[in-house]
Amino acid sequence: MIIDDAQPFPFAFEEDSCALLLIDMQRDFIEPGGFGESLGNDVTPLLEIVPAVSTLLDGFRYNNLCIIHTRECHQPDLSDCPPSKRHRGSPARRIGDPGPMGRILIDGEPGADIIAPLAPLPDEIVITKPGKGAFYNTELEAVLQSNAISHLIVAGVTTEVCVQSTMREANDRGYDCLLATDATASYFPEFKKSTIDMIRAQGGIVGWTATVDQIVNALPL
Ligand code: TIU
Repeated sequence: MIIDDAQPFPFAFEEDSCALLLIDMQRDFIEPGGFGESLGNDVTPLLEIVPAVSTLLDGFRYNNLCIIHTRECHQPDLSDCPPSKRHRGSPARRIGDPGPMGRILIDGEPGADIIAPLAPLPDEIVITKPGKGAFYNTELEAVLQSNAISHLIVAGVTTEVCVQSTMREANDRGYDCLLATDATASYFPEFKKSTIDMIRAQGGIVGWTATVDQIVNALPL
């Protein structure tokens, strides 16, 4: 398979060694009334990508390819949330505090769930991650190795935070990564644009970019 129109140059991959990595498409980040909006963020750009993420997910499901979802959340006792993370953001709403959808970013609370339209199917992998990068303190690398994955198509939120961190971690570990530009979003559109630009600058210093249509058109079915 090859995505000819990928930037900065064509992205070649084998279907058996390519996984879709969907980052943190969770209610608390995306839905009106969630944690993200309660901090004063406009969730509209995140809501707008849901159809494109669905199309990408459907393409991988239809071709029976490896699909991995991540969720950013913490244990109820916050033992996996360092003060350097908990003390960021608004003092009025910290990770673990009561929020509009249960305790904020706590595993098992409604806000930590992946949004209903993108709910993982039983055979799909779900990685629960305490950091911004999906490799930090998770089983992701072992999962990729056991599935012989070498190439990642990445999508999700937010572009400059968890998506970019994960792509940099993956690149350092030897994975070839492509970001789906219309299936990722930020609360700050200018940050999304800059992140896309910096990922594919310098000959693809972090990876490649392509649109969902370009990716899906490269899949066999
Ligand atoms: N998933 C993810 O990006 N977590 C964040 O906290 N992002 C923000 O942009 N705040």
